Amino acid sequence: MEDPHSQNAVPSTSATKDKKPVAIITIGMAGAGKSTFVERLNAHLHSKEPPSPPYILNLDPAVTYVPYEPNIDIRDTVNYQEVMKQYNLGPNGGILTSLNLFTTKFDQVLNLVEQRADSVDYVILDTPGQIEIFTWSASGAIITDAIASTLPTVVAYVIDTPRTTAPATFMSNMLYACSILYKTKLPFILVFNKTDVQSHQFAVDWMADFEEFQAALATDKGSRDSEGEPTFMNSLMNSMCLVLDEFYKNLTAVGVSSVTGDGFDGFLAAVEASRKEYENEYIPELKRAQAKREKTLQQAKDENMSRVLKDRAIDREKNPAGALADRWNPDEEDEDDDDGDINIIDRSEERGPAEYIDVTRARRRETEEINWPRPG
Ligand SMILES: Nc1nc2c(ncn2[C@@H]2O[C@H](COP(=O)(O)OP(=O)(O)O)[C@@H](O)[C@H]2O)c(=O)[nH]1
Ligand SMILES: [Mg+2]
Repeated sequence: MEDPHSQNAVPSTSATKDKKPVAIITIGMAGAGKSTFVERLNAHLHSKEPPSPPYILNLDPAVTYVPYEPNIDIRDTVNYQEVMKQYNLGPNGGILTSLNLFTTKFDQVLNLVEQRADSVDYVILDTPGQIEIFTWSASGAIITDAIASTLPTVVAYVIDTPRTTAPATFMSNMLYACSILYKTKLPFILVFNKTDVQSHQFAVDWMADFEEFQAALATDKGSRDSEGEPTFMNSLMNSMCLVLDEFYKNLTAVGVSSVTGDGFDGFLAAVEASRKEYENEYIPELKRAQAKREKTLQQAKDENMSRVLKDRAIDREKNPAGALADRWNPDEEDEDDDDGDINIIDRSEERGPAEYIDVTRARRRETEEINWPRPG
């Protein structure tokens, strides 16, 4: 585990130029400080010598104010209010649908990011306020996988430190982090934010030694019932922390304050270490999975193809005249290709009136049964 107070020297920008940029996906509960963290990281990178301005993506369609200037802003592509109206949705459905619409164009985003790959060291993603919209949606998974198969990628799990001092809250937050780690399999940094208000030392101690956590649990006033017996929750957490012990070994924890800028060198050092982890562990795993998928896909294709050919042979035998008439007519092609009307904007290249996805158009095709992917 990373020493939380270490201010390891971060490799200078020029030294990292020959490498691909690292993508940092910020994930965390609403109000944990993701956007403020991105703002401070942006400022920190600008103030480096030489400055290393990152490429920033804002994926929160519902935010009214972002404290930094994103290069790509989902709000330029999708009008969240309009989506809510057009699809008759509440706020969460609106955010999810907006993210889905944006994801359909993520190949354009990747192109823009790849164009900048030589000139930036960091690509930063700010995700929607509500954590589950990104972590438990198909779009979130698609975006994460797309980025992670293009660039070295690390998850920065931002934690509201002052709000996690109670053992039960701490544990549920860690369990959530654990679920994301196992879902994405990406290098993972626990970012204890708001250390200007509350030091994250307690968390470091609990993670380093589960007996410390159990001791904190025993003295926690909510952990005993009216008869002074440990509650069910207490016993559960007592055993859970043994399980989590294994998980803690797989991650790095750093403390930062997005308000004062404290701890950001430590964070960048952890990111640099994650790049190696990505190359040594994630990439081989990705290649293995791809090879396996391709093999099963090829098998399925071969099987289907042989079935089709067999069917066709039987058909032709039964009805030779029909087989002759059955020819492809290029004039009958349906030319309804309406893919070109949504465009992702790189703000650093082009400014002007935002182009929105024309949701009325998507709406008209509702009868054709568009099914947005569901988490699962
Ligand atoms: N004291 C303190 N407040 C912070 C820090 N980071 C964020 N905040 C505050 O936490 C609140 C939520 O921050 P925001 O970035 O919008 O959270 P998000 O929903 O995760 O994007 C805001 O009021 C921020 O000013 C920090 O490091 N220290
Ligand atoms: Mg935010």
